[in-house]
Amino acid sequence: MSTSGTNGRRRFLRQACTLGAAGTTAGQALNALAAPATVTLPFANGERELIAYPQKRPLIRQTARPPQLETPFEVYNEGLITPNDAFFVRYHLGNIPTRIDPAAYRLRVGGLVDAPLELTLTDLKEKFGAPVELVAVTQCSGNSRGFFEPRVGGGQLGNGAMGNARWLGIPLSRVLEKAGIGKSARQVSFEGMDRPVLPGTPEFVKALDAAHAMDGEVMLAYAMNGADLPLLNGYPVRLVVPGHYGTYWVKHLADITVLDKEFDGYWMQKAYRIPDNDCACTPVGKAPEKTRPIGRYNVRSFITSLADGARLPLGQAQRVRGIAFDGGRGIREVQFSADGGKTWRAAQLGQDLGRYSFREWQADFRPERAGAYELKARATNMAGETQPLEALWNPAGYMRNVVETLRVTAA
Ligand SMILES: Nc1nc2c(c(=O)[nH]1)N[C@H]1C(S)=C(S)[C@@H](COP(=O)(O)O)O[C@H]1N2
Ligand SMILES: [Mo]
Repeated sequence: MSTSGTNGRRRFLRQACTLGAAGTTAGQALNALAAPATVTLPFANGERELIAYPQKRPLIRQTARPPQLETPFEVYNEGLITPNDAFFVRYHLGNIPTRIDPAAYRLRVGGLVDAPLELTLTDLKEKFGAPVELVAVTQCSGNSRGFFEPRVGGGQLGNGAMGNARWLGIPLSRVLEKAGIGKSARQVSFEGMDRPVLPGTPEFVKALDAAHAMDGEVMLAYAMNGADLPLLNGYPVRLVVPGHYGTYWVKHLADITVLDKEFDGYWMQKAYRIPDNDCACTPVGKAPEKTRPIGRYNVRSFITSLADGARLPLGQAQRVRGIAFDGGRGIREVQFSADGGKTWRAAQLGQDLGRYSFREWQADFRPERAGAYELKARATNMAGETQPLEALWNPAGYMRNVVETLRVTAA
């Protein structure tokens, strides 16, 4: 892991990635380092502490055990890549690794394979060919859940449970090929090193269809934005599943198992399922009749250069900036409206870092009259899919992608 400490500390950190100093208990190590400031997310009971965890700048704390941290929204205006120290953190189970020795790390590959493997970190970096690099968004299924109306249960997140990083690693397919994935493989399951606190809580195990696991895009990533993965983002190796919700991006990956049937674990069969229809939505208050596992991101866009409630100088030209992304078709167009959606015009798209990345957009806006303005952005992907003007609803609070509205005043 990268650090700017003394030589001695650097040497120590080369040997182990740890939350807090060696020798502290997990509980102590998990204590936050800085005195809390607070932010208020724009919905009821939105007050949160801003806390700096190891390797992280102060982030919005959703829960303490396990740490769940949201990225303050201003970060998305710093650039297209989300810095490692600002990248959000999501966990399910209370028992997360607080110290990982890279020399002792092993990735096991088993199940329906010709030859089970037990790989070291060095094996992964050196025995599977040239590494591949991909810029891709990770977004939690429940990103923006706090805005659901009526409210739904689960983490009450603002819009900061997403991030865009440059991932480095090797294609999962190379490892599965080396192990000799069986012809009758149906799914492949993935488990990390975190564990439940209570017996009876299901371990966090996720699965992909075998064809998806073998598509050459799904990656075993050991670096993020040119550095080791931060511990809280899955050090030393995590799964990268481009275009797919974060739930599949298993951190601290330890076990890969090839299965000849559909994986039947809790986190696939009960959790992270969406209504099995085109909008992944239900009428408000209704449970879906049929569900399927959550899959690719829908289309989203945000204004990042202005905050809701901003006051703008009358008559002065503004360059409004924002981001857009989707599940991997790529962004074709972003439209901008300064009149609450009555009229739209094309925004200018910025640098293309690939179809799984945030795409920057910009639009000129000059408020010619004093008073209130409703600013909106609406993205369309290469498949013609776009964002709804009215929010869709589902009982788990997943996949929110309504056209966002920012209210600003010119004076
Ligand atoms: N081992 C492990 N991996 C995990 C999880 C987890 O609880 N344990 N949560 C998943 C979920 S739901 C999300 S949204 C992403 C978040 O990745 P991040 O914490 O690096 O932002 O991690 C995924 N990988
Ligand atoms: Mo998630």
